[in-house]
Amino acid sequence: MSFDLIVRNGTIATASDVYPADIAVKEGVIVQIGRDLGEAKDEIDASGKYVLPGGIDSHVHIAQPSGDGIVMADDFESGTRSALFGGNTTILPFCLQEKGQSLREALKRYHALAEGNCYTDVSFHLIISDPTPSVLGQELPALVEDGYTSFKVFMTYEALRLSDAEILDTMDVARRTGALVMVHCENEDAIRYLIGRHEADGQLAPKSHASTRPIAVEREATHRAVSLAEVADVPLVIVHVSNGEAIEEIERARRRGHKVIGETCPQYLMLTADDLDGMDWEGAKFVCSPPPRDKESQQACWDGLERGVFDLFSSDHCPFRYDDPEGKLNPKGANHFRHIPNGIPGVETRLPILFSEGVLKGRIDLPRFVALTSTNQAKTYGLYPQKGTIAIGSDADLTVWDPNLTRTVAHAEMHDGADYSPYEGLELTGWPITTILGGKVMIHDGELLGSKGDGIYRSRGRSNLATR
Ligand code: DUC
Ligand code: ZN
Ligand code: ZN
Repeated sequence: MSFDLIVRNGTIATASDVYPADIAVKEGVIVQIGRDLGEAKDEIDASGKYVLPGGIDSHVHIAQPSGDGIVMADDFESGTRSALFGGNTTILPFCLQEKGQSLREALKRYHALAEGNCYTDVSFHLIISDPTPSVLGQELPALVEDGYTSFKVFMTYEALRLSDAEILDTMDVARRTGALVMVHCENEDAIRYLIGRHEADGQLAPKSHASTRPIAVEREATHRAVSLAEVADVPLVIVHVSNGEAIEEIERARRRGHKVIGETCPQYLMLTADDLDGMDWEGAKFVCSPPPRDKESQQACWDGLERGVFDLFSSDHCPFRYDDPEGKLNPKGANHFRHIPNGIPGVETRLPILFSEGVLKGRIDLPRFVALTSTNQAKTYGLYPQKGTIAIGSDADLTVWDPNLTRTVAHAEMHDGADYSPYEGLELTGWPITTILGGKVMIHDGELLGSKGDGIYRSRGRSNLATR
C-alpha cells in the first residue's frame, strides 16, 4: 500500500484555486493531488465538502503572565484543542518577556509549558518589553537566527509599552536581521488622561473601557508606528485593527510605498462598544483592546478585508474566565474597568465567523478566505510553503469543511478553558468537521481522535511577505 491517507471526493480550495481532486499523504506530507490515486491505509470521504489548508492563527495568547492574581483561561492543552476544533492546525502564541527577564528565560518557560501538550503545531512570537542593550545587541539577533522571526511591541500598558526611541531600536534589530515587527497601536498617555477623567466622574463600569480608548487613540498610534517603521526602514504588521481611521493610516503608508501588513479580528466585525454595556458587569466579557467600536467601524473593517488592506484575519484569542476571581471578575476588576483583564476567547470561532459572514454573504470569495486565514498567515510569518497551502511537498495539514452545516455558537460546546463565548447565540453556517495534522486525523466528524503531544513546536524562516 503506497499511501498513508487519501482524502477523496472533496473540493480543494487554496488561496488561488477551487477544484475537485483527491489528496494523497505519505509520512505527514502531501505527495499527490489528482484522481484515481490508488489505495491508502486510511481514507477520508470528503464528498460535498471543501478541503482547505489547515487554519493558521498567528495571533493567540496562551498561559501568558497577566498580572497580579490574574490567570489566563487556556494552557497549551485547552488552547490548542479549541484551535483544532476550530479548524486550525497551527497557532502562533506570544512569549512574553517580563521586565528584567531575558528572552531565553521567557522562552524556556514557554517551551516547557507547550512541550507534549499541544493538539496543533505551535510557533512563538516574542513580546519585547525590556529592550536592554544586551537583549537587542545579542539575544534577539541570535533568537531570530534560531527561528523566532517575529516580535511584538506595545505602545500601551504601563508594564509593556516602549518609548518611541525603544521602538526604533527594536525595529533596527528587525532591519538588521530580517525579522518582522508587530505593533499594538494605542497611545498610553492619552488613555491615562481619559481614565483620569472617567475616574473623576465615577464612571467605572466596563463600558468605560471603550470610551477611554477611542478611535483617535488608535489612529494616532497607528500613524506613529508606520512613521517610525518608515524611519527605521522596516516592514511592519499592525495587529488587531479596529476601525476605518486606522485603516486609512495603513493605506496612506502603503501609498507612500511602505510595506505595511494589516490584521483584523472577528471582534471588530461582530461586536460593538454597546456590548460592553451589559447588565451586572456582563460587559466585562467583551473587554479587549482595542475595544470593539460601532457599526461604521465594522463596515470599514469588512471593506478593508474586501479591498485587500488586510492580509491577515486572526482571532487575538486572549481568554479569561468571566465568573472567576482570577478572571474578568477579579476583586479589583469587579469594581473598576481598569482592572478587568483585556482579551476575549475566539480561536474556535474565527473560521466559521469569516466563512459564514464573509463568504456566504458574498463579501469575500473562498480563495480570499483561505488566504486571510491560512496562506497569508504562513507567508507573513515564515511558514510557507511548508504550511498554508495544499501542494505536493507541503505538510498534510488539512481541514475538511462542511459549507452547509449550521450551528449556533454555544460555549457549552466549545473546547477552550473560558466560561463563555462572546458570540453566544450567533448562528453560523460552515464548520470544520475533520481536521488532519501532519497526515494524522485529529478530529473526524466532530470526534477527537488525536492526542495532546501530536502538535509540535515549529521554528520559522523569515517572512515571505515582508520584503522591503
Ligand atoms: N493585545 C492583544 O494583542 N491581545 C489582547 C490584549 C491586548 O492588548
Ligand atoms: Zn495587542
Ligand atoms: Zn493579542
